[in-house]
Amino acid sequence: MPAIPANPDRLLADLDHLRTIGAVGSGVSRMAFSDDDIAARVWLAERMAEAGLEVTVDPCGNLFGLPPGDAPCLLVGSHSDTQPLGGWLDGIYGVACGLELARAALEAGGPRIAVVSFQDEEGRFGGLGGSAVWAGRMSLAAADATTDADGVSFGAARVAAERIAPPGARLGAVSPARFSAYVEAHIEQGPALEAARLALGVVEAIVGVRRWSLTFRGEANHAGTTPMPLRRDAVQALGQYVVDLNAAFAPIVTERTVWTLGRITVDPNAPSIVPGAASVSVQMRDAEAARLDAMKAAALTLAQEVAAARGLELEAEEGIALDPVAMDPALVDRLAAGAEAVAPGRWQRMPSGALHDACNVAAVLPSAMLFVPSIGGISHNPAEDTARDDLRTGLLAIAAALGGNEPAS
Ligand code: HGY
Ligand code: MN
Ligand code: MN
Repeated sequence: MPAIPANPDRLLADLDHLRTIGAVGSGVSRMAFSDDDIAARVWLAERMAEAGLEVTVDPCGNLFGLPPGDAPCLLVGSHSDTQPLGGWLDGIYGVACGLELARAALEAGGPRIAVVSFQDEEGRFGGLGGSAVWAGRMSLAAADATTDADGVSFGAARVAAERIAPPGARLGAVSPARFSAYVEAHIEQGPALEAARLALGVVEAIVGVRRWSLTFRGEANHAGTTPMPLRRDAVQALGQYVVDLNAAFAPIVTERTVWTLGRITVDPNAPSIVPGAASVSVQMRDAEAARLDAMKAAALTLAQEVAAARGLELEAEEGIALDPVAMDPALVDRLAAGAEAVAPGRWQRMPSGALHDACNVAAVLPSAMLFVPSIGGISHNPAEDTARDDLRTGLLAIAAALGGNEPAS
């Protein structure tokens, strides 16, 4: 079967338009269920309907474009929500590829391809929530109870899901049983492909993650009259924790293990008040579940020791955990064949250090991912970018993989 006749010019035109929705400088801000997130989903839904796809929005705000009829189909997609301030391609590249492949396949009379934009992959409410609920890995009730940094719950926010559906669209669940497999195109978000001067990465496995939200709780007091030995200073405790954590992890980690303390809040956060409380997010990622569990335990033990030594209390809340996941070998091989057909010798098999909706979808469907290079390896940053020819190549490689393996004309 020849490659799906996907049109890279349409893909780039869609991406260029989507970049204007929630634009902040060269980046984009479209956090889940924000007005800009909804505007982007509405625009995508309109394009899906225009292409003859049946539009469905599920209770989480996951947006599907389905080929007419009930026969099984392939699912291609990713997410269109972003980090609080992210790049123009993270997630949306995979959704736009899915839209173009579903549109071109429908025009060509096959194969049957559906497109999806999952909700809250970027974790305004915790992380990969839309695909976690859709794949049955998290109950809707549990997702509804998750909250954002301002205390807004997913349950309250997702009431806006009905604003995504254009006239004639359906509101309701979409069963994973409708699909035969899932493919996600994504920017690499790292330096490997650019360093190796390659155009494509065929993902074989995705790392897992463990998360803590820790609060050191001491005592707010006067910054001028409180003698240093009498203070229960939460920031001093946090500072010691940050430094000591690297030493605690040293015997556990490898050179590929990563950990990030990305969000710190201080209370009351005033120059003339000894900090009463200091909270920190601890996120650990690795390819081995056992190593992640060892890191999770070590991170908690150290926090308890630091707090106790300084006479502070410790509050610890575990965040959403994901185990490392292997992609489907047969589907990986199909993507590899598509990569070889379109970019002979300019691709490699590789792991993903970033999390993706495929982490959840792989629990219910054979899943695989294809990466395109990130310039400078930059992502989750307004400077995120990919060469336009590489964006084209990624689309054509999946078109070749899902159609046949001959390069698109
Ligand atoms: O954090 C991640 O890996 C993804 O980009 N949300
Ligand atoms: Mn992403
Ligand atoms: Mn991301």
